[in-house]
Amino acid sequence: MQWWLDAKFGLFIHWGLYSMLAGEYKGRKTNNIAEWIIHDFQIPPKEYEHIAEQFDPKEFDAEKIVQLAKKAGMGYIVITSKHHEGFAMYDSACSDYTIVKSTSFGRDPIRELAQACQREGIRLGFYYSQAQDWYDENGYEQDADNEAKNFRKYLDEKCKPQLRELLTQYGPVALIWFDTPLIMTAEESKELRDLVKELQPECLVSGRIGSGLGDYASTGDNFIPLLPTKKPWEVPATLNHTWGFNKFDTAWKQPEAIVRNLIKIVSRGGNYLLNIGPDGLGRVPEESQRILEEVGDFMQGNAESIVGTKALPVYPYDLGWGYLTGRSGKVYIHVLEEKPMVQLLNIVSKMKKVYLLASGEELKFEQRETCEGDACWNIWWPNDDQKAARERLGAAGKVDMVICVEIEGEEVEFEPIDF
Ligand code: H79
Repeated sequence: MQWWLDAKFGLFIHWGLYSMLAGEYKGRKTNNIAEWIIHDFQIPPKEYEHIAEQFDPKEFDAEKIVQLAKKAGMGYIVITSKHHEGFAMYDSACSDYTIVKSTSFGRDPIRELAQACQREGIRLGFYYSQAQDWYDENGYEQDADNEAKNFRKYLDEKCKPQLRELLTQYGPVALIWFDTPLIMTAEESKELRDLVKELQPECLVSGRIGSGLGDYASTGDNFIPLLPTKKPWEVPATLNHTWGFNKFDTAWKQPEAIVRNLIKIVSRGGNYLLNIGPDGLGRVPEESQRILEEVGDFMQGNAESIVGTKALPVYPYDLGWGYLTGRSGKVYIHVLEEKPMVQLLNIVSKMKKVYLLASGEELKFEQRETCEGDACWNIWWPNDDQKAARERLGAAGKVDMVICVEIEGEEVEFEPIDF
């Protein structure tokens, strides 16, 4: 899974019939995540299925989405192949409820995306809701009476056959993003894991397969861990509140906040899986495009401080003004605030060369002990003028000024704080 550990940043795509409703059904609006609208309003499946007849996302452009992800510096894409609503967004033979059979659109967007990803050299994984299925009478539903359901039948006749299709029809699959196992047993989750590995041994399995059987941990939606975790981890996150398109949700996180989250997550060793929710025509919301493009401006000059980095040992201080990332022989200091100069205490590694990552502009530095005897790095901006240095970095320095410090030895060394 080294590719996944290195990638650090991925694009999540939530897209389904709910995208066409856009958070509204029969004049009622939902404030909740829009892909939950059936559950929220308890829309009967036989009524909801008619929405498919109007679903014609002509504007879906797989190539454009892949380009957007690539320009943002993302290394992988995960798209909903079947969300809790039960509708297959791909050409599935084992269900009649699919984008190919139930709509006039007739195209297989998952195939288009898989082909675009292969052309552009970006990995593709599939979200698959393995336990909840609100269309299949034997699929589970949160907060419903699930006891009477024949979950075995659903597993054998829908879930596993569909996973088999996804893992045999679209070339190499990077990962299956399972979600909400609910009351699935460990044995049932293990069956799904075994099926994935049998069909594609390299395909990863997300933490939400259940019973700790994932190859990595998925944190709570939009939750960033504070401390190192045992397993590799990923934060699935939204750009506003919703995952599926909701026309009422305009609470967009700004690019600055996204870049900060990315650095925070990567400095702690995690991955950031950031969502877009295309609308009912297949269009990526303009705000989402703008935000990702600006994140791309940061990544354009600074990807080296994100992609392929490893979590450093825990630095003993909360810096407040920034974060540290690193790789063998290099420490990247992410400076997010205005600072006359940059100082790091209790850092022992010997400094060799210091420069602004995006431009290569060298910075004056000094390694010394403080009056208290703490090992210390001092770094100064050219002419003591951070603002001018930031301007020279252009778009790459707007949020974060990344300083690269080349060190002696491979691993950075911090000293404990003993007062
Ligand atoms: O796919 C996205 C979500 O739809 C899915 N996971 C991410 C990646 C997800 N499944 N369950 N949940 C998120 C949490 C469910 C929260 C709920 Fe609710 C609280 C469901 C019912 C009460 C929020 C409020 C949604 C409906 C009402």
